[in-house]
Amino acid sequence: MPLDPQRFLGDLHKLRCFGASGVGKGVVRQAYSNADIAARKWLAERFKDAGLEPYLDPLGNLFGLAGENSLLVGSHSDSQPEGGWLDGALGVIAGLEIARAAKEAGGPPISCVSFQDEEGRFGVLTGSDVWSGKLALEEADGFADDHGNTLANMRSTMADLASDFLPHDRFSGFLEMHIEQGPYLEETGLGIGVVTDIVGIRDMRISFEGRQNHAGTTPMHLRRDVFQALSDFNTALNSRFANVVTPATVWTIGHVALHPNASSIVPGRVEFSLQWRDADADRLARMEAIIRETVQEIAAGHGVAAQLGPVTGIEPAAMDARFQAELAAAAEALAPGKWQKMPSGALHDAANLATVMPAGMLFVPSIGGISHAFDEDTGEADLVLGLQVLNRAACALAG
Ligand code: HGY
Ligand code: MN
Ligand code: MN
Repeated sequence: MPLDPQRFLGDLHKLRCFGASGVGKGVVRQAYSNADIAARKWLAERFKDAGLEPYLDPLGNLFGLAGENSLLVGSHSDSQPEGGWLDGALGVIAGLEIARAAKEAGGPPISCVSFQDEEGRFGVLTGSDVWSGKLALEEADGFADDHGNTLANMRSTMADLASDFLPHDRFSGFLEMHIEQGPYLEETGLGIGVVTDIVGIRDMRISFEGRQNHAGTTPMHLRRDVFQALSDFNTALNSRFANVVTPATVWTIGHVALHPNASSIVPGRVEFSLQWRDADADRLARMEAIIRETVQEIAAGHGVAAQLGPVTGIEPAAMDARFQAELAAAAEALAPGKWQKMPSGALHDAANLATVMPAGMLFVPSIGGISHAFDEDTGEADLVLGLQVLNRAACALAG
């Protein structure tokens, strides 16, 4: 189908204006924020202009529907608290351009989608997790963000939410184009990555409760200092993981709330996030057991109380063999010798979609491998090549 690369790039640059951070091309467009809701309103208009029926489901996932049974192409348009202009947005606008071109050419029906809260302000890949049926809406509604806002309250600020979720069998499969968010394509000089599988993830919150006290008059041996407990926990975890992990395993303490966070007060409470990822579900389980054991041991040693929150997560997901083959054939046709098959270390909605329909993913390079940062970027030639490869595979799969 005749794509219009300039229209595609124009829509991409227009989308980044919603929540523009003012630093480079960065965006601040978290799920259900004013910027996110305004961006979805604009996307719904663009879907309508393209002859696609906009459908906003109860969670805020926005679909652009073409006919009763179609291939679904998309990603997410919400961002991290400090996000790049392409993370998710690239896949949504590529889906729009391909669905629009298919409509214009009278080609096979192709629908597009922007899933909600992929970036996990509330859960983990929340919008596609609920839509794929793995997470109940009632449970998701109870999730809260770092400021105590519940998903239910934030969802209620969106107008025109439909009362029903779309049935999965409206779609024959799902394709997602995404920036790699890592260094490998750029390092190897390749333009296209065909994703073989997406790692699994576990995510939890842990808190330590010690004794807030005076930083000058409290002798070290009498302190129940939760920062010391957290610091020792982190050191112990790194050494105990050494026997379980591989070079591809990752774990992160990304959020730390130290209370009362004052320089002359021994901190009495800390809440922190702990997230770990690997392609092997057994290894994720073994890491969880080490975490639970180490938390209790460190807490006892520091005389602090530990509290472990629920563990949320997504299982490792293999991409559909036929979808991989069509993406590889399209890459070889349009970028011969300039592509590779590769796993995804980042999570994507395709991991949830793969549990209910055939799913495939395509990567384009990230400059410097940077993502989840305002300076995330990809060259426009790489963006357009990715669009053309995705379109070729979409036409083969939709036809
Ligand atoms: O964290 C992730 O992998 C995704 O970008 N939300
Ligand atoms: Mn993403
Ligand atoms: Mn992301």
